[in-house]
Amino acid sequence: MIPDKHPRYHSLVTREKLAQCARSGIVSLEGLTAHGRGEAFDYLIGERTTESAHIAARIAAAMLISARHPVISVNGNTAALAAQQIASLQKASGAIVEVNLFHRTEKRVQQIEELLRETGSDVFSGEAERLLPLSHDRAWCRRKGMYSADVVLVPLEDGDRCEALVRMGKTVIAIDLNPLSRTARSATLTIVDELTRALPGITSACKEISEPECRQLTESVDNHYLLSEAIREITLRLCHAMD
Ligand code: PTJ
Repeated sequence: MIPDKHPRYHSLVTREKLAQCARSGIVSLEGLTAHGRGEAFDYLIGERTTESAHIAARIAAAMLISARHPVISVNGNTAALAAQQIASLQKASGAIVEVNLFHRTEKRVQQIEELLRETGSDVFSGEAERLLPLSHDRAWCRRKGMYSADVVLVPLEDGDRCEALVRMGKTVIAIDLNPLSRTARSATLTIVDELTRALPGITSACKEISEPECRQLTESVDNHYLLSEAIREITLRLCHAMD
């Protein structure tokens, strides 16, 4: 039982949720360590949405709503932390929701698809094939889903698949708290923010953005600048902490 007055209440409840989902098999054990790395970077950015992340979320919304065939890729951590927020983003953006796993078993795919359906997503399932140019199991996806996508949103991604998707000519939007990761650097656009803060930001922007703003945002993507801003914001925070 976590006392609700605990200063780290939210963080402890989140850890508890992930631990439960690891016990049931939705989250991989490796996913728990990935979360720990994310928490460390969230500390560094001050556990808030920075100005550069806010801009990136608006650009992400513009990319999704102007896409021909947008896909939201969901793994175990994303489903455990943000299943309802994925459903809301799907409604606002019209994107396909498809499960893609690093530690892939048929059982985990089905469990995650079930959780997503229960929380309101319309999940794109059916027969997966080994279609992405990768040696690990993230290569498995659906021909009419991720394989045909022009824009793919990849929360908590690993660098290999991000690079492979970019090489295939896709626009890749990453959500990653680590601005130094290979994923963050190779994506077309990276939102350096915590998943459960970033997703509602993209969803609201999908509902607000006008057509002219959408065109202007998609023409002005500068991932290098946004990552440098995220690093600058972390550095400023560290400098203030030393004062
Ligand atoms: O469910 P599976 O089998 O597909 O496995 C998923 C994991 C997360 C284990 C897999 O994708 C993985 O190994 O990811 P990485 O390579 O550890 O990368 C995860 C990245 O996400 C790291 O850079 C973390 O800093 C970041 N991260 C972790 N938690 C969050 C996060 N970014 C945003 N929000 C979070 N909550």
